[in-house]
Amino acid sequence: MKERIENLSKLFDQKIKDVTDEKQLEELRLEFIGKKGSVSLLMNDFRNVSNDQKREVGMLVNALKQKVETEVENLKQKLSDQKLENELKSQKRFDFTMPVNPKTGALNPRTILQKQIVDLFVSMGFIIEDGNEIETEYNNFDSVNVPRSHPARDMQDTFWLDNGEVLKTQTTAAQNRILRTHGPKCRVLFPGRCFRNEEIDATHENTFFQIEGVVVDENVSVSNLIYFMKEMLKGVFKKDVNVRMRPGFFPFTEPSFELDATCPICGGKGCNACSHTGWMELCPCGMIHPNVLKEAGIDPEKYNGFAFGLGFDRLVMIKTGLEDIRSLNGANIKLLSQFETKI
Ligand code: FA5
Repeated sequence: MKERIENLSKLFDQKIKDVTDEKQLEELRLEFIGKKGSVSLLMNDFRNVSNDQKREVGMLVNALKQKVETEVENLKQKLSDQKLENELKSQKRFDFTMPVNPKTGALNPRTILQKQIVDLFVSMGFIIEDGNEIETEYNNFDSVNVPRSHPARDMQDTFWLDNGEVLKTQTTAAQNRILRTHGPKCRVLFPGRCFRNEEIDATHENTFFQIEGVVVDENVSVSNLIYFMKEMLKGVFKKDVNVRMRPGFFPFTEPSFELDATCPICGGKGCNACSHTGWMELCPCGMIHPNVLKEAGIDPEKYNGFAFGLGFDRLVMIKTGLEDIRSLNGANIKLLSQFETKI
């Protein structure tokens, strides 16, 4: 029995040397330690071994079985490493200098138009600022003269956080900080994402964008406001656009206006886009309320100014012809990418 074990061990040593692939290795494994393999068959004859030799022979059989298992496992790993290495060697090298396909995504039309508007206002001497998305109740409401009782503070419109702060409902939330930072002679534009707890439909989102602007100086007038608005619209629509001012109401401006523009699609003749009125409501605005200036440390006796809060998604929709505001927050690249060259 001991001799058989030794011979099998030698035979295994010989045979494993000739194995060159995983298939041969599996065949060798089955030949020795498979259910009907030669090492397993040794166990059948174990009962014929004399009692005094059983322990020693048993240990030798186990040692052989373990040796076969370990060597098969080691070679298996070695063969698989070799295979991988050969595959890698046969593959072409990755060339990091090759140009990538640039059409993997597209700029959102909002991004493109915002850049155009920002460039335009920069050319008119404006500084561009950013606002926070989480704001204090003071910045969002109190500092801009929104009374405690104003319905906009209700849960329906505002996302209140547990700590009493809010998701900014309007870019106006940054006004106080901006006026404090830039002082009484300033022109600042501050685009930003706003949030309102509203029912969503084709023209209302709970997450939307506004572009707000303020100009403060001595002797600022409504004519100045109209001039800047017309310049902006000319830049966006690449042609002169007439505007009209209707009375509006905002706690932070006095007087307040709703600025309408001649429908840029039909030129004022009346079409579906402007509900056949020839006008489109575009931009709430007004002269900054003295209380807002005072709260920002600016003397309203000496300085005045105007502010506007453009509903930016609406403007993008007019410019692109997109009929559903929700598509601007979506990820339909096919839909959104078509505007890259058209805006
Ligand atoms: C305001 O938010 C004022 N802060 C604007 C302002 C600034 C007035 C400075 C005067 C001076 P209003 O709530 O009307 O105003 O919103 C302004 C614009 O944001 C709207 O005309 C509309 O185009 C857009 N807007 C408001 N709510 C939504 C919404 N849920 N989805 C999409 N756009 C919205």
